[in-house]
Amino acid sequence: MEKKKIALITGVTGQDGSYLSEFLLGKGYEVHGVIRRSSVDYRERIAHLEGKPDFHIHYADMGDSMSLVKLVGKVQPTEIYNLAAQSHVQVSFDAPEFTADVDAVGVLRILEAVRTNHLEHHCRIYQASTSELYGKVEEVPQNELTPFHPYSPYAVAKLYGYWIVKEYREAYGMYCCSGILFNHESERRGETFVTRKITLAAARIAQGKQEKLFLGNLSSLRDWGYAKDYVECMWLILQQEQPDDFVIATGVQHSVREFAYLAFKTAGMELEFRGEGIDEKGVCVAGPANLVGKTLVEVSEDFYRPTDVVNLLGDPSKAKRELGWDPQSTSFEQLVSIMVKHDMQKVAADHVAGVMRTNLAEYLEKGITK
Ligand code: NAP
Ligand code: F7E
Repeated sequence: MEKKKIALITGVTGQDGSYLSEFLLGKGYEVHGVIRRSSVDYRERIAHLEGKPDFHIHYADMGDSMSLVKLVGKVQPTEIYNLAAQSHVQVSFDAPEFTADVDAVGVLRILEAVRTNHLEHHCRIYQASTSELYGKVEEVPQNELTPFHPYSPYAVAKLYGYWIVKEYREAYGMYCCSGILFNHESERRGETFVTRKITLAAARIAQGKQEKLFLGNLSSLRDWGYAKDYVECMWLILQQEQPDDFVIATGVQHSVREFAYLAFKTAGMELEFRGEGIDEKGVCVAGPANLVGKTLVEVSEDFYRPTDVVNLLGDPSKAKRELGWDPQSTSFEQLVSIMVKHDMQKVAADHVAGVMRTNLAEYLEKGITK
């Protein structure tokens, strides 16, 4: 009988970690996830997996070598997916040292934890690399041979991660690879990334819970895919005969403005963008009578970055050819629709829960407990 595969996932509570856990459990893996201590126990994305016999969680931290060495020794993984990171580009300008520690040195800690436990020839390692490495792009579209030009503290940290993985592959013959993933989004995306910020705002504005959405650079271009599709690639990358790095992208590009237009349209409001730069506004030209004529989107300098990456478009030919992966299994239109529909329901449910809480508070105040 084939030995059970054991996966260790850092960043299991994140968007990708939660989808990857589901995917690997579905493939019959024993899945171990790393969580870190937090004053609020925020494990929403994996709550539905806790209690499953093959799903286990452990405390460790990417900044704590000892915790990682002990955990790798205890779990004896056959595959490690290193997804943990301070993943917000704008935040990396505010917390550059923390970002470097977790996103750069953290990768080294994982590689060394594997070597310390003498697992370097038994355990395969996936490193969550990023299209942000191309940064101030030197060519469009970007493929595995495009020169890197990182353009934020986040990207510089991730560049170290990329090179240290390559170095350990060559120096020690380890099976370790980088997936250079372009932006991938979902209904589980963190609420401060631009796509989720837009879909949540569109849902709130449609339901009278928010007046306006403030955004930064509307002209920024991204290659947005669906996170649920992308986690399959992480796994495929580790199933190849030889370790290698892959670009994972859809090969289709849209602006933040286009994303906002489609999200608002899906939520029942048609926007017309007028003006330029900081003065650009998204005005509602069709939709609910109380919103028509109102400015629903404005630009705020608060969301501009000191240096911004503005032209990302991936060339997924290699992944298509060698991994047999379909880069467009979920289209841009489908992605926006999935996210908006989810957030329309979430906002409505949050409202009901809010009303119920208010009612309960009122009842308790009046001494009514039933
Ligand atoms: P995410 O939702 O922000 O999740 C990041 C995860 O890392 C969370 O589980 C977080 O834990 C964990 N983490 C952060 N600092 C840690 C520390 N010091 N020790 C242990 N865990 C820590 O990110 P994601 O979108 O799923 O992305 C997954 C990975 O892919 C990241 O490395 C990201 O940089 C990279 N990436 C993402 C994209 C994308 O478009 N999503 C594209 C390319 C690359 P908490 O829940 O406790 O905060
Ligand atoms: O920004 C612009 C912003 O924060 C996308 C991470 O997962 O993908 C993600 O990084 C673009 C940028 O993602 C707002 O200036 C305009 O040009 O959604 P984002 P990101 O920076 O591309 C890469 C591949 C990763 O590796 C990262 O981990 O949108 N933008 N207005 C805005 N961005 C935000 N967040 N908020 C705005 O209001």
